[in-house]
Amino acid sequence: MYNRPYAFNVALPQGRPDRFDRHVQRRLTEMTGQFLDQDAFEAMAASGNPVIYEVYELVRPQTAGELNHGLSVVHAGKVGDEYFMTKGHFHARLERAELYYCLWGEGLMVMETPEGEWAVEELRPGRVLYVPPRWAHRSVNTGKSEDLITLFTYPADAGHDYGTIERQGFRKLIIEYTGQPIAVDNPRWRLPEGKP
Ligand code: S6P
Ligand code: ZN
Repeated sequence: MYNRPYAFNVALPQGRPDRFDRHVQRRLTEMTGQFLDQDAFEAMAASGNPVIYEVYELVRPQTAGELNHGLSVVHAGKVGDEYFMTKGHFHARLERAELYYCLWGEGLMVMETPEGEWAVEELRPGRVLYVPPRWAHRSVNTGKSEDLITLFTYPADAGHDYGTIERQGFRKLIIEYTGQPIAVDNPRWRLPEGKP
C-alpha cells in the first residue's frame, strides 16, 4: 500500500476525482425493496435500469488510524414521488463516525440509530455534516437535474452493514410533495428482529 501523502483533484460538476481505487455504479435493480412505489420501480427497471448513484473511493488498509475517503455522486431523478438515494447503511463497527462535505447539488442526509432516533440534515455546497457513531446514513438527491456530490471520510476499519437497512428500511422516506421534499413515515419500516 502506497504510504506517502497524496492529493487529488475533483472535477465538478461531474464529481469525478483524478485518483481513486474503486468505482461503484449502483443501478436501480440493486436497490430492490427500498423504494416505496413498486409499480414505478418495475417500470423504471424495465426501461433502462438507470444508474442511481456512483462512488469513487480511495480505500486504505483496514486498520485503526486509517481513513477511507472519496466522492459520492447521487444522480437526479425519482422513483414515483421518491427521490433517488443511496442504499444506506450502518457501519459494521457501530461506534465509527463519518464526515461529509457537500460539493455540489442539493439534498438531504437521512439518519437513524438502532435506538429509534432519527434526523434529516440538508446538504448543499459548502455544508459539512458529521454523522456520529451509531447513526445509519443515506444521501438523497432532492435536486431537479443536478447531481448531489459529497466528499466523505470514515475510519477504514468501520466496515458496512447493509443487511439491517435491506431488511427493515429507514424509518423516514423523502418524497416530493407539491414540489418540495418532505420526510414521511416509511409504512414498510419493520422493527428489528428480536425486538418486541
Ligand atoms: C461509506 C460512506 C459512503 C457511501 C456512499 C454510498 O461509509 O457512507 O461512501 O458508501 O455514499 O452509499 P451506500 O449506502 O451505498 O454505501
Ligand atoms: Zn458510511
